[in-house]
Amino acid sequence: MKNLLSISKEVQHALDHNLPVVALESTIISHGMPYPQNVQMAKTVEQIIRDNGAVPATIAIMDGQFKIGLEEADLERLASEKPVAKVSRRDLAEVFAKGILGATTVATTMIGAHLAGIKVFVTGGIGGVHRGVEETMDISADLDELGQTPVTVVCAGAKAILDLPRTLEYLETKGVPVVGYQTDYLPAFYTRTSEYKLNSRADKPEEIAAMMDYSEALGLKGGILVTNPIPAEHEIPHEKIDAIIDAAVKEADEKGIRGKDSTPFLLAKIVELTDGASLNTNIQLVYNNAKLGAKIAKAYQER
Ligand code: PSU
Ligand code: MN
Repeated sequence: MKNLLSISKEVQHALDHNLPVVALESTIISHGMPYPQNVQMAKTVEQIIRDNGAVPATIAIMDGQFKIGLEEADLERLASEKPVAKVSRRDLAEVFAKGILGATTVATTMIGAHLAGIKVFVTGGIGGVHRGVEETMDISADLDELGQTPVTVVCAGAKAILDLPRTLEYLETKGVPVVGYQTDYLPAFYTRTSEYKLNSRADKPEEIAAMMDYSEALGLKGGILVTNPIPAEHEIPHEKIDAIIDAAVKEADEKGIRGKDSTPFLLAKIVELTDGASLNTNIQLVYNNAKLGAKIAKAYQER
């Protein structure tokens, strides 16, 4: 097991001393945002986690290992090198075997975090059930991972490039609690809320830490999905974003963009159609999630 993981000194020290650690993914850097905003975001989010009392552990795959806790030069490579493999569960063994540079999705960041003993992971948005699933059967491996790997994932809900009600149904089937942080409704990424009511709500990080504890004690094995609404001052209203998302989904469909290329295509298209406004929103919600994730990690360690 040792040689599958390359854990930075700082992260190892934190793990050895039961200090709060927060995992971060790398596909959001390599495939989720354009350069150079992506590397700036990656550095800033680490700083926010430090400022809130936890140690950041950005995860990627390098030289046939999960690298847990990256150097600035690693972040720069992930942000600018082409190609970087987008690594979901099915790609993992191959990318390790070939020793190529890989960016971890939510699914594989959870796997790496769990192997390293990290309990909390912060991202922007998760993958989900795609619109048009009746035709394509496109369901992100992120959802099954949440059903089987015990890591708490903090996100801003799911964006409307996905089929939100079906994503919630799928998570229910997999036994994944979807917790609204200070909200009763599923946040919709760019917007603070959607019409979809959640079954679970938490108003304090301590409540989520308690759920983590009991999930573990009960041997439930799966993760917990915390959905945290974007701050009001940064949201893009439904009236504005919905038509843009529809246009992006339509174009992807017409161009026959499928499989692992679908999410990166849609994200880039939405940035283009909003003249960059969606990028700023995306970055701000990651920062907001980082604050909450650090607090949850602290509350968990303090129990
Ligand atoms: N949603 C975002 N930004 C992202 C992703 C999703 O708003 O960067 C990335 C995450 O890494 C997520 C992945 O795990 O896309 C899902 O891809 P797929 O749908 O191919 O499973
Ligand atoms: Mn997919």
